[in-house]
Amino acid sequence: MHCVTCSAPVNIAVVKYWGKSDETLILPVNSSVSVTLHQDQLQAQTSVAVSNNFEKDRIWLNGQEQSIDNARIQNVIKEIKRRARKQKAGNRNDAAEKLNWKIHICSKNNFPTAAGLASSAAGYACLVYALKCLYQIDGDISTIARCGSGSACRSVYGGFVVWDKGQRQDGTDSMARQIQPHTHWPDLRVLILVVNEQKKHTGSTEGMQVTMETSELIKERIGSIPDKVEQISQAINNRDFKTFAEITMKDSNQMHACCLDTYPPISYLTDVSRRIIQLVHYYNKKSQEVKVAYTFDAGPNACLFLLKKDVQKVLHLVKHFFPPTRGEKDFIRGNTSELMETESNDIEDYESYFPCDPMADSLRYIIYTMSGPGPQELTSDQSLLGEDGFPRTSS
Ligand code: 2P0
Repeated sequence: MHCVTCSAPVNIAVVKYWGKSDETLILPVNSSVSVTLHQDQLQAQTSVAVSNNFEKDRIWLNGQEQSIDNARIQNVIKEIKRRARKQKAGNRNDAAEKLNWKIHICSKNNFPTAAGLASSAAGYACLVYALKCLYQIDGDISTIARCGSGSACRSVYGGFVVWDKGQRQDGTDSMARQIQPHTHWPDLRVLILVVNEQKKHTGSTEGMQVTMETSELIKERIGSIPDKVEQISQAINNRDFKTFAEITMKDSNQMHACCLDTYPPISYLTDVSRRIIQLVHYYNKKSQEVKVAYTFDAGPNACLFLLKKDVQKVLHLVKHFFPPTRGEKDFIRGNTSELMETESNDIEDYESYFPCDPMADSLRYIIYTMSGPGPQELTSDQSLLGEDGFPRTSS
């Protein structure tokens, strides 16, 4: 049996991907830009094993066996094997005998699915990276990850990433590239405000499909993207927080405006999300400086970008206006040890920051994180599959 175990990160788009021109190849109607988050806080882990003794291909996700006859998983496996065979033909691959063996895949996330964070991006990036290591494939794998889930192609790289929509109909140039590593902007921080909500949302695959069919506004959006991608890339290169923050907020607002312009309308934002948006704008105005940016995906959770020096104050404000009713224990998660190092600027006049009543119990918790590196290969003792090629009991 040959087994490889890898980990891969979550990414948050600051210029969003919303709409496809090809549903099977997963080709986007616009390019997008993202920040890869640190795996210490949010990470998918996947073990892939091949053996001459396995009877059939099998997959386990978060402890449950799933059907492997899923078109996207099949596309990813097919594409990886095609690439491996091509490289074998060039005598560059000694792992080719494994290509005919059956495969076992076991994957899990280190964060609760309830957090409502896009787990498919990290999951597919991790699967593709693990298969790349197993079959010893060279070259870019973002086009293969894209066939699993569009946003997954951006999780193949760490730091700051652009997914170029590409021009070719076969999708071979619709790929991700790193514009800067995570070390480029060391004081950039991220707070994920996980909203307390049970409601099931329209999935993003379906949501973007209906938007493309019915929204007028989406055409306007698509036309405006190339300039935005250029401007935010420059802002990232220059560590220009103001421009980065403004484009991020405006792009999130525009994506959600297109969702509302969809018929029937799709609203991912809730009253709590809108209150977070207001708080950020009040705070920036009071500071006479853009200090915080928000962005929202296909759900109500807010992702805030800010600089390390402002984290304590923003956390005070968030906790004041969105207080946990079950006490502070575990309310703030992630890189909490860093909070001890920073100043705790006390606030006395909350009302002057935001003239609103607090909304108790509206946030489930907050994750404190930052940008981080791309997928990694882990050691064999971290394998989710046992010696027999089946999930370890804890996996
Ligand atoms: C993004 N989202 O750029 C946007 C913003 C959600 C809102 O990419 O159909 O799970 O698998 O390609 O990648 C989520 O969509 O959709 C997404 P598919 P995906 O991050």
